[in-house]
Amino acid sequence: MDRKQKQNVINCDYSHRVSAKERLNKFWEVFDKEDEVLVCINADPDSLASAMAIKRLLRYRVKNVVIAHPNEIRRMNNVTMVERLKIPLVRFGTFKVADFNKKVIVDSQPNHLPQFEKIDFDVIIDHHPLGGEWNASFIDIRPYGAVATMMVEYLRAASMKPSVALATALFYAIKVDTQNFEKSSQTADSVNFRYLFNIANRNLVRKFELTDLRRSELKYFTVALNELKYSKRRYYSHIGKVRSPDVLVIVADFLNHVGEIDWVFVSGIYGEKLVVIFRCDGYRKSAGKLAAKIFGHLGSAGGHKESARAEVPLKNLDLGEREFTSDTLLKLTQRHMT
Ligand SMILES: [Mn+2]
Repeated sequence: MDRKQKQNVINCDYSHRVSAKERLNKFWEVFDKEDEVLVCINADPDSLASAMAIKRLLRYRVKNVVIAHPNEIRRMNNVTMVERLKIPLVRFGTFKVADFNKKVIVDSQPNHLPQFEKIDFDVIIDHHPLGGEWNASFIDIRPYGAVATMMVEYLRAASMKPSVALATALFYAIKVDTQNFEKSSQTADSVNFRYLFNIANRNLVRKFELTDLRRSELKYFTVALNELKYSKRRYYSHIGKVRSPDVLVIVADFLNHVGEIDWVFVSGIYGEKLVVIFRCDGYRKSAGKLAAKIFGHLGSAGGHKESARAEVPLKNLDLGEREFTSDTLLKLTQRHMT
């Protein structure tokens, strides 16, 4: 037995047979009053909410809890969640792991990121398939729709009613990880989702869900509408240089709201590549096949029936001195359509 005294181990085979109260007590047993606790996450709604819950569970039980993430938080939904719920975070590289005597990983396992692999974790709580044989004092890995659901079980076992901010985070996390219960989930996910429903601020959740743009990106809509070409129930728009290809997707999805439109094609230049986003109604059409037909021989192209994407190095387009415009996009596309 090493210093961690394995008798605390709750392994995965048996963790689902343990009561929530028992699990909570085993989790608490890992910690002492003087502990400096580091909670490591690969930041997304589920891991953020779960880390907040761990912080709540350890309040008054340890000296300090810090939530740390190695990844940049880029998705605007997640940026908004962090800002509006004022989730305190530190980025890997700005602190010393050695300054913390207890380490927790939640919604991930040590093999998921190289930054996690080097850390000796005391607690692992996750819902992904078991990725290895972990040597932690406390392990709770169950195939729930979201770790947030597991954390609600811990909170309820501890008789801790979550604050509005924490409930909102957990509620959003379950929505995202179960894709609004369209993805596989367990009864526990729905039961605890229902429990959070009355506590969470659902207007705030709606704002997280809606937010996908920066103020600086709104100008691309002006360009997209100015450049818009219409022909045979199809929209074409070339936006030119963009800071991120994500905005092309947002513009294409927006144009796809228009009722009389069967196809939407939105393109832009990102770095040295032309990126084209395809949208259609998916009925007797395949955006993926069309994308491959038009751009497959020039770069990467493909997707689903209703949505597709092509990325082509500009040098492969053979434009010469000509500029790529909405008209170029229209001509390229129409050649392959009847
Ligand atoms: Mn998750």
